[in-house]
Amino acid sequence: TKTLKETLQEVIPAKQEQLRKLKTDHLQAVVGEVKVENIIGGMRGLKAMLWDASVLDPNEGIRFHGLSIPDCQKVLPAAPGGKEMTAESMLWLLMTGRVPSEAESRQLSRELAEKGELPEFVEKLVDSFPTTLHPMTQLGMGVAALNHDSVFQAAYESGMKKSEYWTYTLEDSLNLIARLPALAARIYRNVYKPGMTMPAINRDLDLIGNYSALLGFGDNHNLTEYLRLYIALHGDHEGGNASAHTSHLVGSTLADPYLSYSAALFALAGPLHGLANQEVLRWQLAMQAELGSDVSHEQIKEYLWKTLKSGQVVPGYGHGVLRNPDPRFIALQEFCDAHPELQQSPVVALVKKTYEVAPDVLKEHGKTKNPYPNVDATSGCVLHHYGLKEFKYYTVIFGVSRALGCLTQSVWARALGLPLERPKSLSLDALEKLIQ
Ligand code: NMX
Ligand code: MLT
Repeated sequence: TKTLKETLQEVIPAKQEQLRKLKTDHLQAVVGEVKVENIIGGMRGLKAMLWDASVLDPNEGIRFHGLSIPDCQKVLPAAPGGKEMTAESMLWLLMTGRVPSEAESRQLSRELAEKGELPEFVEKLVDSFPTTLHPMTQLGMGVAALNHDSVFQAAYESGMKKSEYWTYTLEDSLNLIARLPALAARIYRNVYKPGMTMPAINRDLDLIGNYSALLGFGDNHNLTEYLRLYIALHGDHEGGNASAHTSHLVGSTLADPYLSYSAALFALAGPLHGLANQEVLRWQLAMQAELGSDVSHEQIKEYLWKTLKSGQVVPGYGHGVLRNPDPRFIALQEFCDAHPELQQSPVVALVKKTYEVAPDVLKEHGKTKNPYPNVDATSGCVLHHYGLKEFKYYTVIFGVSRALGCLTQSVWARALGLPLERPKSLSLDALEKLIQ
């Protein structure tokens, strides 16, 4: 069985050659045009980044190296005793473009478990945060502090060759992914379960099996399985989303993976991006408090209009790129359908009922280009049902996941020698001059 690093050593030369050919034969080929709407419209639709691990189609949603979500659910190895694909399997696919064997996936689980302990100074740092500090802020700060042990930074200082950049980036990336469960669970314990004893990392468990155990939910098989699915699905969403783009930009300065990924986490912490899953639960629970748990479609419709008329967005609906229901939303809904206990949950039922009404209301409202749910519309209700009710924590789970895609890109950006990002900006006057 080959390690992840050995497999990357095998696949990198072909990609380097692919890029070399593009550089020598097609550097001036035109792939689109830049319109004023791109410049003043958040660069929506502008094809301006190289990102190999996944590509998003507006109607079909995400594909990871060409594999759809149902494809991944069929072929990516699960944890022993489980059915859902593991984070390690998804990480392997994202990094190498290959489906790992069970043995490869298990071996990666063990490697991560062996690297999973936090340095003592990071434990102390996290323990010193006020419990009123938002869990996402704590996560970002903890990840940034882990750069104390960056092997990339140390090797850069001692003058490593460019061809070695990716190997040190990989080592940092795996160390970071390995430590995220202990860091994220410590934040949960400190803020919500003070005094709770956390078990030691179990070397026979997968990354998310350990995360669930550290959070205190190790005995809840279905929640652990849900977390595995959730984390694999949220791992990557091509390169232009705000967290991935941030990580890529910061990494392009040769800041190490810890610094790049902590920056990404602060982008994820915005309510238009990852914080939406916290906002969805807040909004659905407020709806439930006002209307009771047995609500009609008509009552939900009125509540949606109330939200829209007060000038707020409906959290969990709309998307920068997608123009159909998010296949991640569908996959998580299917998880609910397959688990009878979730059919009994009032919050799960409310999310489903809201989905039956919201697209038509948003179409009538007429503003959003996509009236359908994104993944955040449903991700929190299942956590809530299984007892992980602290919704301010939900984006932290997204943050544990998105490391898979962002750090994959860090490794590839260094393997391909991608340059510093530095697009051209224009003032309003300069823009006007250009279009006259
Ligand atoms: N509810 C109400 N209005 C909306 C919604 C919504 N869910 N989505 C978009 N709009 C409005 C939007 O605010 C904009 O209004 P204005 O012209 O006054 O500025 C108008 O519709 C056009 O926006 P779009 O071009 O459709 O959307 P855009 O690409 O700018 O933004 C989101 C995408 C995701 C930021 C936006 O749909 C939104 O705010 N959704 C709610 C928050 C959310 O669920 N975010 C999670 C995204 C997924 N994730 O995990 O990151
Ligand atoms: C994501 O997963 O990053 C979100 O769906 C946002 C996006 O893709 O723009």
